[in-house]
Amino acid sequence: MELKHITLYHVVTKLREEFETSFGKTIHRHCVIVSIEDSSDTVGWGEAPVDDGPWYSYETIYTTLNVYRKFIIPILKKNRVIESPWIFNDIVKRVRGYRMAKAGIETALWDLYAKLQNKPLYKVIGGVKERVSSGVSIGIIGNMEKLLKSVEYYWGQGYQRIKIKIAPGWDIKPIKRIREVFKDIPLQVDANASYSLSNMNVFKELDKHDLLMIEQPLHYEDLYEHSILQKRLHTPICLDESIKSIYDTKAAIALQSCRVINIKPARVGGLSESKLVHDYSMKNNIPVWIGGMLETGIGRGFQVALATLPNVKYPSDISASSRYYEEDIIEPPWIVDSKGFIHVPNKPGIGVEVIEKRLIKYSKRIYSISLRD
Ligand code: OSB
Ligand code: MG
Repeated sequence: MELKHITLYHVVTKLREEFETSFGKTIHRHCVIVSIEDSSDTVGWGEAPVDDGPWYSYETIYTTLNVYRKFIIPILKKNRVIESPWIFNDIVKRVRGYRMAKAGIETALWDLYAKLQNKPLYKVIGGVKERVSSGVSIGIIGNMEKLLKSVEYYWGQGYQRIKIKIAPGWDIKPIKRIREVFKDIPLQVDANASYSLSNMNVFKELDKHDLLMIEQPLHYEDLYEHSILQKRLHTPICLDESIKSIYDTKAAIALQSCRVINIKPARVGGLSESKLVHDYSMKNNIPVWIGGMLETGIGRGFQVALATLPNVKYPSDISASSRYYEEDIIEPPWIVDSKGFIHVPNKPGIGVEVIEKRLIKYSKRIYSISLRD
């Protein structure tokens, strides 16, 4: 690929409903959309789902735009002829961290690369499924009746499992109540790193409710304490925040810190690293699923492609466009069928068309940068 031009869009979309987690409430979702054009005028699209504050991750809109313009794009300019996206991380390895920023550009390169081969992205990365299992992630809803209504609604829509966010003070009560009404639906919780080992009584209680998994109960950088907790629970621990790379994956598996891994392409630095985490987990009998960051329809395309990999054994946090947004920036919107499946498009790249008029409408600022000078 001979890269010609890159455009960065700071996009702000409004969620249909506020989404609350242990780290805060979101109603306006920020991200950086990246488009990269090559010498044949083919365009690839990518997404860095960074927020406007360092809540889930230390990376924000501001760090991402700066690190792009000051460090990553200058390196890309020197390497504008690039064989494949597999080597992107190697090209930018002098820049440490900033995995979400890197993922924004790397995913755009993947979309472009697949389009140039006229192949759907999932086939290029070794996907083996034509449809993927969809789950829904429900934020903290402090009102029990509203929470039940929400679970009932999404379960009725066909989603194959329900995940609710928990935080100290909002954990056992909602789970007990959901289990009274929905005795055996696939149910899991996500703590977003809000507990410590001193909360063992909460974990012991959660352990009685036949949960599929408990996601990221302890500190976002921890592996060791999760290994202690996992030994004391029947319920599998799933790591999200703690797995930022293949190196964390190897350590987590060796320490038995978890029995399941949530792979978010942006968190680990893109599809190449996601594939490394996926393959290593598969070799070690650790099933995975694909997590989300309330992405636009562009980011969702990469989640869908990854979810077609063989070791994705649980429903992923890949919901319909309409679960998040009134209007997505792509067409057709991502749709979940009544059995909870998303059908993988067979068109080249991520398989959806970006509607540039909408993208521009939601953009707070746009940087258009030639890679040729
Ligand atoms: O921890 O999985 C998480 C959303 C934003 C940040 C972190 C998380 C989430 C979700 C929603 O749970 C997943 C989605 O549907 O995109
Ligand atoms: Mg999570």
